[in-house]
Amino acid sequence: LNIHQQILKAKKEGQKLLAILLDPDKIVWENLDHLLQKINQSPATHIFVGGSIVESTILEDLIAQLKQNTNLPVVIFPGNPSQISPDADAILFLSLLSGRNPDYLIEYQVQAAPILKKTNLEVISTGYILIESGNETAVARVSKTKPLSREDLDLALATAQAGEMLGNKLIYLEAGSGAKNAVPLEMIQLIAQNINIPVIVGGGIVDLHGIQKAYNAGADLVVIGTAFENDNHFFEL
Ligand code: 1GP
Repeated sequence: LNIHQQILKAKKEGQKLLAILLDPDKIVWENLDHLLQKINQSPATHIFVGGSIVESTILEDLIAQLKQNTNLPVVIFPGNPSQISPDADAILFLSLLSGRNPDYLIEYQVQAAPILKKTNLEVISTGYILIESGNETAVARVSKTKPLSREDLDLALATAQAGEMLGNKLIYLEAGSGAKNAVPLEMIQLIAQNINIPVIVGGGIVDLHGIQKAYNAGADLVVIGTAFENDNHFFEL
């Protein structure tokens, strides 16, 4: 099974998935062994790699280390088309559906397509929906787009449904890295109940309780970045 098929299988069987997000720019390379050990001891099922601004050489170095030292699938979560490395297993081919910046809706995908064609990466088309978080996050700043209101559940649902109708294989509900407020649980619930494709939720989830609440609301895969970055013992609590 490829990674998309594994996610579908987990959803069908009610098994919840967990991704650790590593931003290559924030890796303390002297502590890499410790980090890799903690990843291997964690309940993570996937490693996402990417960030708003990353140099491709650091990305490649990190992916090489992860492939050598863990057994988890490594999925690129790109901020822009320079963040492609053939050594990962898959890439989330994101389209920022909440925004109206054509670069993030289609231009970067056009630039990335010929590069991806030269790799064996599994390309997973993903509708990426940024939700207002109470603070300005890097995604909003770098993409120059306005997140969807936390209150407008109907708009968030219509956006997710449009993504599904466009053929996206996953929907990613994103509050943004370091978000003050995570994606509202009612929003996760409404969307998870009204689309058929798997739902990824991330941004601003800072404790294990928050992960569980997102799962209970219907998230199929939860992404943890900052909390694990700040405390590699996060999953041991
Ligand atoms: C960001 O959803 C991810 O793209 C993770 O966010 O860093 O807040 O965990 P955090």
